[in-house]
Amino acid sequence: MTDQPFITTVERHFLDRKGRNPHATAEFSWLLSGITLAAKIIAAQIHRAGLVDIIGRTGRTNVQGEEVQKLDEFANDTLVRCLGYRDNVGLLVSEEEDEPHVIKERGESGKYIVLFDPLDGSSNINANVSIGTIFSILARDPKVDRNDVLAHVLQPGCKQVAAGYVVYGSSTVLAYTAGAGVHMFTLDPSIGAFVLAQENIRMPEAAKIYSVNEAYEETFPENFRRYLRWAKSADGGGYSMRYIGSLVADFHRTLISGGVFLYPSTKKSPEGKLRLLYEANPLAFVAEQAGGLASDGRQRILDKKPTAMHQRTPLVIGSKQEVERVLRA
Ligand code: P6P
Repeated sequence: MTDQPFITTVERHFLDRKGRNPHATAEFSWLLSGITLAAKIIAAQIHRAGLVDIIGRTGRTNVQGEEVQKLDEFANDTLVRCLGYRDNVGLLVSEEEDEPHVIKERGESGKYIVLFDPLDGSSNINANVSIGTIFSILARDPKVDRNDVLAHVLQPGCKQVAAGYVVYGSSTVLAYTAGAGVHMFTLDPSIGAFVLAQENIRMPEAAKIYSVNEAYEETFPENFRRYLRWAKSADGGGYSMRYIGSLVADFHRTLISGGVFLYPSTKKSPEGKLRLLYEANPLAFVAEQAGGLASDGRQRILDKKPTAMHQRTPLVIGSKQEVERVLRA
């Protein structure tokens, strides 16, 4: 019997890191299986969205003041249930919820914190545009008072144990990093498992693609406007603009094809629109592990010390040379 697995699932892939990553344990793999199970359940609902009463608005707004779509709520509930059942998860932070879920009965065993945007880009649901789940995993700091929930949650992105995203598109793809490269898995519906598709993905060093919502260009800070004027000029060398309006889809394209995604501060969102803890941090971890960069325009995203759970940040993320070009502007 060969010892080579005929398929490599996310959980198996991470367990194979045993000895090279202190978190590569069966218990962490059990946590990851909570994420992959939730992603499979969410994917099934999204792909039936036209058939069941799951499209449309709930009539409620979330802590961000955004209308909650039925699929948003379903995705959030699914993640809370699947992860709440893993006995090494002590805290859950969701874009959809004002406060963290503290899983009290966990005591010392609940050492991991999972932060997530359950369904990013959900405003695109009705248009059948790719949407996604973004997740970030931290470990409680044993030196910090267990009851000081925010102290455990408000850790800089460089402390992440693992991070990744699921993009629900023509296929359902999960990408993750635990600090040893970025690895991608495709959901095989015939066996109901995420199967390893590509290991150690490298983001192209450069690509003439920028991704931004140009409708807000007039209200971007001058350095971003200067960069965009250059990229669109004759001596900019023929950049293309690609913007889906769904962060996970725009980031996934950037990871695979290269380029730079920009969401600067605007008049409407003076701190930027995207959230630090469960959007910018996980994607910045993935980007850097693939050889890319992620900045808020002034500092490395992963170095930012969070001050609030739902705080926002400007984001410049993508190919090393492209991000550096924006920062030089
Ligand atoms: P805008 C979706 O609502 C989202 O949070 C991200 O997925 C996406 O990148 C961004 O907002 C799009 O924002 O202002 O361009 O519509």
